[in-house]
Amino acid sequence: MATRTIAEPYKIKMVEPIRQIPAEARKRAIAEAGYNTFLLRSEDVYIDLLTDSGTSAMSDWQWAGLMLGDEAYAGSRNFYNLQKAVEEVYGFPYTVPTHQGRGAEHITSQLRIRPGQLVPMNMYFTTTREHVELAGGQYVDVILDEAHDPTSQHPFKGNVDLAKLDQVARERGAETIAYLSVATCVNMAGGQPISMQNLQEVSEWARGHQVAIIFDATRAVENAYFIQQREAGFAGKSIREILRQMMSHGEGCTVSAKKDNLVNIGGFLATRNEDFFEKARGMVVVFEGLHTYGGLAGRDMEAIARGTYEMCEQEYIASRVRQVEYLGNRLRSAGVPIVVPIGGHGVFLDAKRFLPHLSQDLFPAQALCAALYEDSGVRSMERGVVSAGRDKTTGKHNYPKLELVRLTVPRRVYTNLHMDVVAESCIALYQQREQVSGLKMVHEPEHLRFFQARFEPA
Ligand code: P61
Repeated sequence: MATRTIAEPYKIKMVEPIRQIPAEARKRAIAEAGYNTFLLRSEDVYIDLLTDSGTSAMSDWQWAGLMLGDEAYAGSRNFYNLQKAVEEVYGFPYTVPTHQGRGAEHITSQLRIRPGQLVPMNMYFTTTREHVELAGGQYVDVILDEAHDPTSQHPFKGNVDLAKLDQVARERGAETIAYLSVATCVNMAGGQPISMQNLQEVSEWARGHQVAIIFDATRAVENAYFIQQREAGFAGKSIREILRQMMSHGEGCTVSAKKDNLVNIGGFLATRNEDFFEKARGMVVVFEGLHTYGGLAGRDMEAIARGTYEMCEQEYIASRVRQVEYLGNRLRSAGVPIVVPIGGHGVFLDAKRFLPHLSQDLFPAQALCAALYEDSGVRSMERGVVSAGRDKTTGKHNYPKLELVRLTVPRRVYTNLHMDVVAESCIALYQQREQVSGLKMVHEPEHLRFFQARFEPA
């Protein structure tokens, strides 16, 4: 008998209408947005796969929690609920709430990096690297080579290459390392997980060299799910058990709660190091707000606390990752070049193979995002040379090996029919790919340029 269909573990009780504006209007809108999908108005977007950040649907239990917001300036009960959820789920006793992930990154970087120090990471993330550099630190890439190859089938492309860590320690000295920044389900690599075995080895390395591990645990639940599905010995373990075991290897973490934790806004820093915690809560009052709200309303903290339990439910996480796989498999079977294995939070089109006639100086991923929007009103995100920015010392473009378009799937928001519309648009575009032409950058902001850069047809 054929395997039975497994449906989403929820039903929909509120809807938000969406519409596809006419082709002419889409052409005008993307030109007015400088061919940058970040500059489109959301009302002009049909299916929004720009990001999974803050775009997920909350459950009725989370919405109910909003009504229980304790909006006291100090000591809100929702802060204590959040702290309890973080301790129970991640295992860190101390929590500092922040307005979102980059608030936690800012505090961590400022407190932990002395100018000239290194921060090895399993591939860069835009905001993380920006904060490392603003604190005078230098990012060093220590991810496996396979992560930079969109065709490699390695099941754990988020793994740290220990030989690269050894090389950093040998050439620069372990004492120059501020901390190891270890990301879970590495975003820029295509949502690729790190294995428990690798985490164990990295943690032994770190202990041996007296270096702390600070996780970017923004997508740790999606990572835990891949460990459960792919790594020997974890099939019978719950997501919570796996997550706790992963986090046991770190001194702390920064989290953008807008992803795994199923909320529209918020983040936190969590740690088991009391001294780091004391310093972080001394600093949060300067940049975010009092240490019991960190820039968030009480109701927001309640929604995060509840989302933190919900994100670990087996049926939920399986359904979420399965939907991403559904989209990826549709594209793969039509021959559209994507990053494999299919990641946790989105499907990444390989713009280098999609548009081989465009050199990286013509911003192929940016051009592909614009063309996809023109074709169907689907919004995606460039993750290539524009996102990689310029080298701070030479001033030259960084040319990443991966030149990608991210089709990011919000959690519990779209149905598989929406995924079909997206797939059909990508396939149609692939069939007439020679018609997609390159772009030139006509406005370039200094920091995180991809958000506000403007382009014109080259
Ligand atoms: C995203 F185009 N991610 O993926 P904040 N760490 C990690 C993230 O994925 C992350 C943050 C820290 C976003 C939003 C975004 O270049 C961009 O809550 C692994 O956004 O401050 C955010 O968390 C920062 C989009 C961020 C971007 C930076 O869509």
